[in-house]
Amino acid sequence: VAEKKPTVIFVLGGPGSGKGTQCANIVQHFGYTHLSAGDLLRAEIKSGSENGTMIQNMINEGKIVPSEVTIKLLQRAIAESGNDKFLIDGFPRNEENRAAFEDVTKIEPAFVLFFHCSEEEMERRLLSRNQGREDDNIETIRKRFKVFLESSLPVIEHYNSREKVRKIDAARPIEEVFESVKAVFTSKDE
Ligand code: UP5
Ligand code: MG
Repeated sequence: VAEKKPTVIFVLGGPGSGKGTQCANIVQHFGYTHLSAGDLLRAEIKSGSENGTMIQNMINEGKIVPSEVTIKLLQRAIAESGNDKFLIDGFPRNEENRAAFEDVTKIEPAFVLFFHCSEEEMERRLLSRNQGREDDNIETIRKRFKVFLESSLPVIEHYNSREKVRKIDAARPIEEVFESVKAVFTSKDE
């Protein structure tokens, strides 16, 4: 008997758009498990895995880690969670990530939350985050913005053409953004 596929929502948006912040709120209200691909990769560095140095170098350059590494971490986290609904935050970041995830897992997202925010505002947020992220320096931030525009926006376009994107104005205060997020999750279409 085939196992029932989990429900997956991709949470996308530029660096500092508020993906992690809003996912924490969604978890509180709607019972999803939050899987931040970036957090999983950073944990992999800390664990001293053989890929750690490669991952660290890529993150410090704002580059996208090879799909197979990220997908393995996501699959393991899904299997270990005991839940059947997930917010996948910050993945897929390019068309290759997207196609590989679909191929390997056969999972398609129920929808895609897209947090839209100006670069000026995202830069302000990242430079004042102060949580010791090595990629929160102006040089790496600019590289992250470039990769987002060139590689990640096409993924959002892909899902937009399939009417799966729920676009949120993320430049507002956290509580206001969450009101819009809640409206998406409680809409009768979802
Ligand atoms: N903040 C949040 N919302 C706010 C609001 N509405 N108003 C004012 N302030 C707000 O928020 C960032 C900061 O802004 C915080 O201080 C917050 O309090 C404040 P956060 O919720 O952390 O934003 P988020 O979008 O999660 O920003 P993050 O920096 O995590 O986004 P990135 O996409 O850059 O980072 P991620 O961890 O996803 O990826 C990091 C790197 O890992 C990538 O560059 C890449 O090298 C690598 N990676 C891969 O290679 N593959 C992957 O699949 C994933 C990551
Ligand atoms: Mg984040």
